[in-house]
Amino acid sequence: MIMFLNASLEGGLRDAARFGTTGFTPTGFDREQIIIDKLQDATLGFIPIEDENITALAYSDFSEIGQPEPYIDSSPANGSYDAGEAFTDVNGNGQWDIDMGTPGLGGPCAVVVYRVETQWPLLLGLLASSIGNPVMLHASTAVRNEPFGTSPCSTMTGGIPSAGGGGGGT
Ligand SMILES: [Ca+2]
Ligand SMILES: [Ca+2]
Repeated sequence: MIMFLNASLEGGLRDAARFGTTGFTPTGFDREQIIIDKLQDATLGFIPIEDENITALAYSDFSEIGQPEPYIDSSPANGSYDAGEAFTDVNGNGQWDIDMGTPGLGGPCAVVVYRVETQWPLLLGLLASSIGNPVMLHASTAVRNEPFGTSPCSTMTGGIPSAGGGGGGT
């Protein structure tokens, strides 16, 4: 049962992510809600899925996934970011982040990582007594958005001129 739920969660997430890449939004709906609905459908309502169970982080390229925002490791260099060190605010939130992703479903051509993490509250007494704790279920997937804006993703090789103006090495 747990394996079934995990598989359906992953399948649902892939399906939802594919939907997200189109940027298509039926009138009167928002994309986030549609993604939640798709996950709920996929898991047959067995798993509580709410806004807070789902995160989406947008990047300009796959290579940026999970990477920290570039920073200058001032002397004494210690290999980690410290308050006051210069950094490139890739996601534009005014602070250095250990993950440069921008929360949200991303714009055209953005690479988006969807993650869902939720608990399966064990309503079935048998399982509950044999396992004990609520079962954590999670899945993640990464997709690139379609060019649903006006221009094609001509810079798919990674040369998207970012708003932050950062090659980062200077
Ligand atoms: Ca440092
Ligand atoms: Ca930031």
